[in-house]
Amino acid sequence: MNDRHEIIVLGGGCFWCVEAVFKMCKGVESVLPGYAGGHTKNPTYDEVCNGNTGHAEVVQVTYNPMIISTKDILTIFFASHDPTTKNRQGADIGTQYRSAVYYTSEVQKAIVEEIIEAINSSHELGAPIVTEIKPLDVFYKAESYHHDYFSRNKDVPYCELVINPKLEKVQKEFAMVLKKQ
Ligand code: MHO
Repeated sequence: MNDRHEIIVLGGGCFWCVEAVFKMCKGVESVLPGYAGGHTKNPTYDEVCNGNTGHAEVVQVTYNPMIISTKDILTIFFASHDPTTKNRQGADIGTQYRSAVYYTSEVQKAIVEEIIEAINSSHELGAPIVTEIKPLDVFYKAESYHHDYFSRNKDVPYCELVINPKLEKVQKEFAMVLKKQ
């Protein structure tokens, strides 16, 4: 039972950020940056950046639900990006930066809908969630130079100014489900 794993694909803007967030979580077996939700095969980073492929920057998260629940994964996801801005995360603007959940089971779909309903009815974000919710079609892995970007480039300004504050927020709010540093 302990080797059970599930996959969910999440888009929360630049995939360097989302990858770094989920790499910190207990029970997460792998996090791969890539592209999903578009209409072209084997897209490259440049093609996705041009905004014509329809793909979003995403990460494929493989996790053990006996260690970290789908609800925890999604709660961390919604807390670590802004799901209320359409096609935008901060200064990153374009459809490739849209907030998206590509689920792989009906159970995941029900959980994401429940969480969105709870956040929306609490009005805690000040605006409704605009996250795209769809079944996963195909996930395309990103080029290798995008993998582990944060841990390899901690002193790059984007990592210091954009990614670090997100990681600090997650460390503060979700310490219980994070790996020991
Ligand atoms: N604005 C950032 C986003 C990087 S990301 C992988 C940059 O262009 O460096 O989309």
